Amino acid sequence: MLQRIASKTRTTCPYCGVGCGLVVRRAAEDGAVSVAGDPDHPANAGRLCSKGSALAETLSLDDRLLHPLVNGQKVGWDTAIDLVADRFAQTTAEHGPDSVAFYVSGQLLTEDYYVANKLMKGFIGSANIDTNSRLCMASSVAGHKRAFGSDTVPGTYSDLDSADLVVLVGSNLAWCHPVLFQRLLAAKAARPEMVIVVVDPRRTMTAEAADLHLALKPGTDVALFNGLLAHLAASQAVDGVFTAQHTAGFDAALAALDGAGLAETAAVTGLPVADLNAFYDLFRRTGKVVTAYSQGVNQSSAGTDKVNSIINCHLYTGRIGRPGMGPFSITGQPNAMGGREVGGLANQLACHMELDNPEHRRIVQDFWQAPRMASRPGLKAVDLFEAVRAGKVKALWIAGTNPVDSLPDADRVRAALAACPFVVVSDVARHTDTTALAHVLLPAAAWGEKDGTVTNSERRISRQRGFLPLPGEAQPDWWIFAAVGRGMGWAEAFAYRNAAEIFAEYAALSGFRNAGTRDFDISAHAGITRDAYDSLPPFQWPLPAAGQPGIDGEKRFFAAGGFFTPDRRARFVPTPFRPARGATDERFPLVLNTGRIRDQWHTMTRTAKTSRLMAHIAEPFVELHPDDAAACGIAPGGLAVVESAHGHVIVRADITPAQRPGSVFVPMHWTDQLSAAGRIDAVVNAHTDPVSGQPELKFTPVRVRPFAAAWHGFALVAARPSGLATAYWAVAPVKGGGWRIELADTTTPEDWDVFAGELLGSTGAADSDMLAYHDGAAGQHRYAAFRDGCLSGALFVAPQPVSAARNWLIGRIGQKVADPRDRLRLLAGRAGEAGADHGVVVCSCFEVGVNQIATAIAQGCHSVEAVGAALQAGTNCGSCRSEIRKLINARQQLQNAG
Ligand SMILES: Nc1nc2c(c(=O)[nH]1)N[C@H]1C(S)=C(S)[C@@H](COP(=O)(O)OP(=O)(O)OC[C@H]3O[C@@H](n4cnc5c(=O)[nH]c(N)nc54)[C@H](O)[C@@H]3O)O[C@H]1N2
Ligand SMILES: Nc1nc2c(c(=O)[nH]1)N[C@H]1C(S)=C(S)[C@@H](COP(=O)(O)OP(=O)(O)OC[C@H]3O[C@@H](n4cnc5c(=O)[nH]c(N)nc54)[C@H](O)[C@@H]3O)O[C@H]1N2
Ligand code: SF4
Ligand SMILES: [Mo]
Repeated sequence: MLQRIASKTRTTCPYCGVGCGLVVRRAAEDGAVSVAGDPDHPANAGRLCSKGSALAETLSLDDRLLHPLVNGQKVGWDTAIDLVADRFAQTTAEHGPDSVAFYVSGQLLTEDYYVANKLMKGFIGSANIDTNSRLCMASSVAGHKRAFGSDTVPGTYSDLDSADLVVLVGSNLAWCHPVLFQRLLAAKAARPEMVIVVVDPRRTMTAEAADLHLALKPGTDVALFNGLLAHLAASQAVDGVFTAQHTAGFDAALAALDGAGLAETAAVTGLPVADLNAFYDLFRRTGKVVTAYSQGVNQSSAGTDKVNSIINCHLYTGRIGRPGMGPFSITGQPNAMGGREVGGLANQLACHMELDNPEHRRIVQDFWQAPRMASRPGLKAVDLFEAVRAGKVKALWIAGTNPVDSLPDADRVRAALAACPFVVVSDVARHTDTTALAHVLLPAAAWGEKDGTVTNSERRISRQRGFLPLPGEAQPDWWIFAAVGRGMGWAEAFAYRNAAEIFAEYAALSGFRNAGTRDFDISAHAGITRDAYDSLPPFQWPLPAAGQPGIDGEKRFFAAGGFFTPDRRARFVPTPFRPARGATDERFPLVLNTGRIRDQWHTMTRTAKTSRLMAHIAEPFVELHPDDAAACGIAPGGLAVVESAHGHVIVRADITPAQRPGSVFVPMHWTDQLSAAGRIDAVVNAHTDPVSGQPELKFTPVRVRPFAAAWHGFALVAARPSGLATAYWAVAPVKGGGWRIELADTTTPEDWDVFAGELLGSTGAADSDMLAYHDGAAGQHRYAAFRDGCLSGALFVAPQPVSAARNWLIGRIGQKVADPRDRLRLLAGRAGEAGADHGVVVCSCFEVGVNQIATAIAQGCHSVEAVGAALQAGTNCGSCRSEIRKLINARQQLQNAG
């Protein structure tokens, strides 16, 4: 491997599917890295969100996996590769190819994915390779294929600029695709007549910015869109030419609209008739409509039907593939699209070919010269782990994903891995809930260290480029998969020396016997040289080799038909409404919804490395409506147990009218690495969509009860303690080093001084001293520890949730505190002078707290811009602008009411 150390590198963000371009600079003297948005990248034009802006702070080698480990022992690469190759070969020889499996990730680069898929499907001879995209995009893939005959995303981001109506369905764009959201808001600011409708049971930060928020009952989107189609049909809003020339199945879809009248739709969705009418009229009247959707649509047992019910309305009105119009699936992971293109799902083949199509199998087999092509689809994620549990899959290789935390019914997944005879995990982190169960750990190169390509939501392929040397013995994922392929005896097929060679082969396959019959064609890059690959600018597919039939230059699909079905017509799909699989009852009366928060990425192995991203929300939580909180006996700021038939979590209660009564929301992020009992997927049911196999991660019947805490604690410590044993704890790094810990337990320690001494780790040292305050009758105990005269730790204990000024205290850590009065103030947990406590961080770029914003608003800043001018808050990435707007609105409402 050539290790390049460049001073300036253009690359792509490793987080969400917006696919923002970055310019990374590395100082020659000290290697310090800075990350900025690439002004020339079409996806972001220089913008970044809070996560992208904080990338440079996540590059430390703390807790990196740097060497191959077998049963916890360091071994050389040769030993590790031989072991993996031998076990996979031996297991397939004894039990057949379907006794082994790979479970990979939409965070792998296309080149990594291509090699893993080729190894499993063409050489090992099984299709048992599935990916976390099953949890993410499978319903969109299946919906696209049913309607278009191929997994084609018709539109582009610029459609959001030019649309007159943007319907966001099950998408919290403000927090999950912030740069795209800012682009949408900018378009609306330029053309205020643009209307934004948000369909989401929760009043999210995205819904805060909408003209109309449809807070429908969870799982009822199909009824909403069936109602829309019925309304369009009744009002003759059909595009007769488009439907006649380019579609089929129209009558069957309309015939399936039983029960889609306005009154019935209102009853099923729980939405007021007036809101339905407003939305339906708007959709009918407006030509340029984009319906963008994400996990509120996909992660459902009717996910594929939700997708098709949306597409039906666009086909009916002929609003597809033209500027400013179309259904638009917004992808989650940086390479969710690339993974679909290389065929990473168990039912796909490379380059958008299908495993159950004999012609496609032949094309791929001939191209790969594959000795043993898989002949039927493999197991989908949930079934795959069930097969592991049942002992049918005996050797499993997990790469770039953390299934012990992210699959539903996750304790069952954990048990399956514990029982599996041979588990290999490739990761960049040493300690995750999944690496804990691996026999073999393989150190993967991380973002910044590896080369390859990713595809964003608008089919744009961009380079990721390495700018850091490979640390320890880490290697890129493609290198690891190829080495095992060679180890299993296929030296020639896996002889790749670099990512460019893999991309060149992949591009060639996309054009092989294609001639316009398949959507995915990038054969213009077949045989690309390494130099050309290194300087490859972002480009949208399709990009066929010159002379081959291509799609129009604008890179939109389907404006003039040309679908990828045998008769080149799109299909209307009948989508009769079905409720979610899980049903609430007396035991489990609430619906659990799960998803993301602004500053964290999935299982937090990277974003929790920076205190800046932990400052916004530092604890796992459950959002619930005030009525439900009252019914369950949950107090504001208290701790709650959320439990289903499968498992439970203990999380902080956030009581808010933004929740629908009857629904609760818990973020998916917290794991056993950062909390005592925050793994929400242990609670989530494993119901799946019958077509796509995607799990219903947004609908689990649960109950909520107070956690019976005898005491609550808040601590600041210099070093992260190991082996916290309280029933509740959650840790997060803080600015300037050190950690914050929230604590609670059902039993009280015998001696608080001992407890505090152990936690703060400062008893006994000559240069340390500890200040304590006790009010035994009130159950209050407080400690402040000093080292060399500087605050080194603190502990606050109370019978109720601790109400110390946390961010003010965090700012005092490591500071000299000499004046006894100041020391007492620390012990009181209260800033003395007004304005010193900034409160919880809202703007993570400039670390501006909620109290500062409230003061600015009180002093006359009545717009987001005015707050920005006063405090800088919201002026960098803009991810917090919705929250600032919400604070301004709340204050105005208060004034109006008063
Ligand atoms: N900050 C951050 N951004 C991310 C990620 C991250 O981890 N953190 N992950 C990335 C990935 S991989 C993905 S897949 C995307 C996901 O992006 P999104 O899909 O936007 O995010 P989620 O929070 O999973 O869910 C979206 C919304 O669906 C709503 N919902 C729940 N049930 C229903 C329903 O029945 N109908 C409707 N209409 N809505 C419902 C939820 O209330 C939630 O607000 O985000 C990407 N971006
Ligand atoms: N309840 C609930 N569960 C969900 C969801 C939900 O909304 N609700 N969303 C689902 C969705 S949409 C998704 S996408 C999944 C995401 O879930 P996961 O994929 O399990 O989450 P990540 O934390 O992104 O896991 C990525 C892992 O890969 C490692 N890694 C990072 N870079 C590399 C690399 O270059 N190579 C290798 N080999 N490893 C690397 C990271 O350290 C981490 O351990 O979660 C799903 N689970
Ligand atoms: S929106 Fe944020 S997380 Fe997504 S690609 Fe851009 S910078 Fe990265
Ligand atoms: Mo995802």
